[in-house]
Amino acid sequence: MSQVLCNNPNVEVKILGGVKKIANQPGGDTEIQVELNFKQKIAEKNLELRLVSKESTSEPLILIIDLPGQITREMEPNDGFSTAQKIQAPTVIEGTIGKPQDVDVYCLELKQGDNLELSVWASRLKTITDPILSLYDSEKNLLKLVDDMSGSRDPELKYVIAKDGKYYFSITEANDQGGPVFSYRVDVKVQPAAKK
Ligand SMILES: [Ca+2]
Ligand SMILES: [Ca+2]
Repeated sequence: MSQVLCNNPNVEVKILGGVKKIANQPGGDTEIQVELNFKQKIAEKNLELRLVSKESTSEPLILIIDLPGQITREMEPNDGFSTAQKIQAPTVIEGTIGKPQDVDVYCLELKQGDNLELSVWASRLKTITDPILSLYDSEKNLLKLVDDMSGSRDPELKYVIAKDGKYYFSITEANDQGGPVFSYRVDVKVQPAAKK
């Protein structure tokens, strides 16, 4: 009999139904549904869930708890500069490389001296997405491209904005793969220039 355990003792995890077999999914071949019951308010932002069976215990799955108003959901079509999805920082984007060779382009207004910070979460959330992050200026010139970081497939970048304007960034999949399980998150932060 398998059970799912949470690292916070105030969170009860109930498995709904049994282990379901799914065919032809690149992310795995079995699936379970769980229900979380919070016995009291918790302070953590991230929880860790582990599947425990008689034979073994799985690696932890990180479950991120978002606050209301924090999330921007990706909206297709967003495959190019002209259809880029407008976003406002700070936010966390929840997106999917929905099909092979999908490109997701986002656009935001920035001011000279702004410190832009982008952090993509995919591998860290145990998805199979291998994301590439590219940053472009208003004239669509590539400013920076990041694939892997040391020890992780999840790219991050920091950039100091040279002049006011629209900036674009895109998420693509390194192996041109895609599908419903190729999800990712992007943490978008902007620190304005320090006043002199
Ligand atoms: Ca997409
Ligand atoms: Ca897209």
